[in-house]
Amino acid sequence: MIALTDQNMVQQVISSLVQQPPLAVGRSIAPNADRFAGCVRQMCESRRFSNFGPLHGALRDDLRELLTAEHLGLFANATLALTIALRTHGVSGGEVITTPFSFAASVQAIEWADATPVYVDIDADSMTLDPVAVEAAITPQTKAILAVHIYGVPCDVQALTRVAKRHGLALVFDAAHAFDTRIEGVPIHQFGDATVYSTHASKLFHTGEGGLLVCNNAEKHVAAERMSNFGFDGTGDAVCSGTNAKMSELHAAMGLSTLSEVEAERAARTKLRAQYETALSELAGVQLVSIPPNVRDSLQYAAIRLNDGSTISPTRPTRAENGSRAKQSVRDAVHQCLLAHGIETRKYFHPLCNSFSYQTRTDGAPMSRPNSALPHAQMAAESVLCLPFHRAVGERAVNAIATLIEQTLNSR
Ligand code: T4K
Repeated sequence: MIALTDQNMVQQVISSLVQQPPLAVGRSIAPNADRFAGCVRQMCESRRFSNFGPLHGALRDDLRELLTAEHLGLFANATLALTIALRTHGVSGGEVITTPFSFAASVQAIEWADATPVYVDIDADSMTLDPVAVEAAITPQTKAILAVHIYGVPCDVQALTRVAKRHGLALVFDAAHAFDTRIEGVPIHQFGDATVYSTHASKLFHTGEGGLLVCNNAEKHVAAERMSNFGFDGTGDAVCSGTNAKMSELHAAMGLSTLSEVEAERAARTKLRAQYETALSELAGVQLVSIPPNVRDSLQYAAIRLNDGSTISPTRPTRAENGSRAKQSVRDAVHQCLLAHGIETRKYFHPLCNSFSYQTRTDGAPMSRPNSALPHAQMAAESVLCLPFHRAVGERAVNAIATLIEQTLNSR
C-alpha cells in the first residue's frame, strides 16, 4: 500500500483514477468472439432459437462434465431455477427456513413457490445460515431449508444436512455466487437435495441471463425440466402446472463462448485477491472476507467488512434522541468516499430481505412468520462492502482504494 506520508503520490494516483471512466464494481467476461460468431451463424442457419436446441444441449453437456454434475439443467435465470427447485421439493403451502442476508431472489423464489419464508440468523463469521438457529425454528409447517453460499463461502453443509435429515426436510442451496466451488475437492452441489448456480452477466461464468439447477435425484431433475417447459411430459400432456424457464439458444451461445475465457479471468482475480489481501492487511477494522483454505474459491466478489463499533440503522436514517442526525456508519462513509473518487462499490446485501417494504402487506399482515432476533445478519448488512473485482482492476487501483479507506477511517 502507498505510504500515507507521501500525500502527493496518493493524490496523483487518485487523480489519475478519477480521470478515467468510473471504476466499475463488476465487469462481465467478453465472449470469445470467433466462437460466439460461429454459434450465432449455426443458430441462424438452423433457424433453431429455443426449446432445448443443439447449443443448449452442448452447453449442458460441457457443464455436466466440468462440474461433475449428472443431473444438471439450464434455466432462464437462477431465480426461476430456485423457484422450480423448491416447488419440485414440495414446499408449496408450507414454510421454508432461510437467511435474511441474501439477494432478494432467494426469498422471492420461496414466495413464488407459494411458501412462507421464515428468517433465522446467520453465523457471525461465515455469514451463512446458522444450523442451530435453523433447528430451533422448525415447526410442523416446515417443508425445506434454503441456505445461501454467500460470496462463495460455503454454508456448514454437514450440519445443515444432519438437521434436514433429522426432520425429513428438503435442503436446497442457493449457490448463485459459488460457481465451480468445491470443498476438499467435492463439488458443492453434492450436498443437499438441489443446488442452483446463477449465470447472470454479473457472475464469473455467465450466459447473459441464466441459471443452473443440479439435483441429486434423477426423478427430481426430470420433474424440474418439465416444470421449466409448461409441465409437458413429451406426449403433449402437461403433467403439472409449469412455467417457461428454458434457457434460449442465444444465451447458451453466450455460455459456450465465455466458458473458454473463465480460466484467464480466474487467474487475474486470484492475483487481484492477493493484492487486496496485502493492501488491506495493515488496516485495523477492515477484514477481507476469506474463503476457507480447503475450499476452491469461486472468485465472485471481493467483500470487506468494516466495523467501527457504531450501531446505525442501515435501513432508514434515524435521528438520535437529542434530535441530531445519527452518525454515518464507517461502511457508508467508505462507500461515499470511494464513489466521490469514481470507484463503484456495492452494499451486498443491504437492507436485509425481511426489511423490504413489501414484506409488510398493505393490510398490515406480515408476509413471513415473525422473525427471531437477527443480530448477526443485521451486523453483516451494516458492515459489508463489495469492492471492484475483475480483470481491469490493477494494483494501482487496489492501492488507491486501500488508501482512501485508510483516510476515511482516520478522519472519523
Ligand atoms: N441468489 C443470490 C444469492 C443472488 O445474489 C442472485 C443474484 C440470485 C439468487 C438470482 O440470480 P439471477 O436470477 O439474477 O440469475 C446483480 C444481478 O442482477 C444479480 O444476478 C445478482 N445476484 C446480484 C447480487 O447483483 P445488480 O443490480 O447489483 O447488478 P448491476 O447491473 O448493478 O451490475 C453489477 C456490476 O456488473 C456493475 O459494475 C456493472 C457490471 N455488469 C453488469 C451487467 C448487467 C457488467 O459488466 N455487464 C452486465 O451485463 O444485480
